Amino acid sequence: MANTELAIGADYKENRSSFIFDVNLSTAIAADGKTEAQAPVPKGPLSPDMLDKMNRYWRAANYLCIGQIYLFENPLLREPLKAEQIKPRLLGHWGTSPGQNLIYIHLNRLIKEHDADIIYISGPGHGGPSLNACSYLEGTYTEVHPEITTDEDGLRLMFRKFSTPGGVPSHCGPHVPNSMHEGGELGYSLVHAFGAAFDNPNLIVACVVGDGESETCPLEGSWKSVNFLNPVRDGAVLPILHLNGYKISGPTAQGRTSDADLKALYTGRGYKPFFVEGDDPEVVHQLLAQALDDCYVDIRSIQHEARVGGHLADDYPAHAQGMDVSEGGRWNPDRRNVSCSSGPTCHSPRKSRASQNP
Ligand SMILES: Cc1ncc(C[n+]2csc(CCOP(=O)(O)OP(=O)(O)O)c2C)c(N)n1
Ligand SMILES: [Mg+2]
Repeated sequence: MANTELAIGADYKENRSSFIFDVNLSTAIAADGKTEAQAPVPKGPLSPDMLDKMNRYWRAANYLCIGQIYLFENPLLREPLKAEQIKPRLLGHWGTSPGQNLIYIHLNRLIKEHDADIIYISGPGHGGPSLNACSYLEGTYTEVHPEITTDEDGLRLMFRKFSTPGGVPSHCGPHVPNSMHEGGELGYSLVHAFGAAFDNPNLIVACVVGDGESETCPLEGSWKSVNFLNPVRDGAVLPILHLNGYKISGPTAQGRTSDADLKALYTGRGYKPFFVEGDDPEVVHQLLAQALDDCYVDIRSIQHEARVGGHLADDYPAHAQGMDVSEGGRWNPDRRNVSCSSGPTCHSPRKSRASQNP
């Protein structure tokens, strides 16, 4: 994977232009009026048709997240937006949603292509819009909540119910079809993931861990659970570190750690790290699809070796039983305003501390 990543990431990185943060627009714009050079879309496992479909699905899920967080009325923006159609009190945050949607959609591809038995656990806080959106697009949300119909009225109700008294919470909860992890208090996603994998030999538990969440004590300790996973009788855990650099608006320690140090850290913990990052969706789709394919092959081959070859049968494996996919944009002190596909526009740390999460 490392070679593939370098090979297909190189052109793309060289061709990236720099961005500056426009305070008035509250977004990143190209620096010095330069337009972004068109980077070649890398080759990867996704056919053009599949890439297009997945990208559309991702954009639709992103829209549904924005609607849940911000919209009170006018759910399909069929008329020009008025101030009174925006929710007076916002809860949930956008920064975690695009990355989690991306991962969800890519895991669905893995499930379909390999007929794999995979469940998804969402750790980062206020990621509820993402789970609601993806299950709504699948149809499972409406199956469980028939009042949330697949039309404009259903969308309006879904948006209004989000994070409102008597509605649904801003994090994953029992209302989400097939959920087994209640969000809210950060720190327990990974231990729940390992718990689900023990004695469940065919299961792969994909667990998205926030880089802020990973600073909590329970999460920090949970990485050690890989030492108790037996490749013969247990399933596998695929932790996916959502390294968007921030915990809402506060900087994270790992967001300011070099790739080399992160690699050493997770290797030492018994994982085999893969890195996926970028700010061009088409490129990131290919990189992530490749990384997940590689993780899947690695997991199955470790299990095959242990189950058929007899290696590691009764040992607690101290090597790669889980994988880590670090995903998202990284804050870079030399290029302060980096927009990333999987998180918010990354702000300068000097401006970033004001609205730390309640
Ligand atoms: C134990 C705990 N502390 C603080 C919070 C408040 N909180 C909710 S979301 C969040 C930031 C989470 O950041 P991260 O895990 O990086 O997820 P991201 O949104 O960046 O994907 C915080 C601090 C919480 N929910 N639980
Ligand atoms: Mg984060």
